[in-house]
Amino acid sequence: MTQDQLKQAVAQAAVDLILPQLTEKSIVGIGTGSTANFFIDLLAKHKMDFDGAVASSEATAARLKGHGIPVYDLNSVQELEFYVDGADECNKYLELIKGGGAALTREKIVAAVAGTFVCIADESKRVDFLGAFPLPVEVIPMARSHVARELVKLGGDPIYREGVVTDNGNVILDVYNLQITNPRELEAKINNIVGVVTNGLFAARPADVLLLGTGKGVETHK
Ligand code: ABF
Repeated sequence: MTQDQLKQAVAQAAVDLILPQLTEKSIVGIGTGSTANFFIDLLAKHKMDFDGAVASSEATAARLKGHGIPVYDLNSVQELEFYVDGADECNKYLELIKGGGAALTREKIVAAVAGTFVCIADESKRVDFLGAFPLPVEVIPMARSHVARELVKLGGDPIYREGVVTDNGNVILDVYNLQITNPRELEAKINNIVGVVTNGLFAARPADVLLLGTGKGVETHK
């Protein structure tokens, strides 16, 4: 199977998982990236079975609207039963690195609100230790150099992602060569640096369910 076929298989598995639990009043949180896009396209076939969605990025909002799915502001939503999104890396504790698509802050906010966070990923994302994928950090533009110096003190090599401005008007530093032995602790440490909006470690709030696409089928991890 190709990587796209694996992504499509986990996206379908996510639809199959949540659909029986949706009602006509349900609003679904939806993430960003190519795997999330497969999910949006498959979920759209059932758009009469739920009310609408909250999007983790402008790109996702546009795709949802293109399918005729109503997109709600998170502040107007009382309850979000599910958040479905991809990841750049995942470990066996369902801790993640996200943010390769620069949407990490909105993704983390929607994940925080959701009752159940379903992560969908192909098996190339599964790692023993997080950190081979450079850790994205969203930063207020004027703090970029300060934050970079602080990240060096934590043992990383931050690189400015040139030409990228997030949906929130900020910039991204990608941190290479971090030894992430304690994801939860590092997530908190980086978030404590003045000027950091958030970082792409999802360890304080990991996924609740991981649907992992493998050559032998979709594995469900909880
Ligand atoms: C989002 O999309 C991100 O947090 C992650 O960076 C990325 C995964 O992309 P893809 O599904 O295209 O591999 O979920």
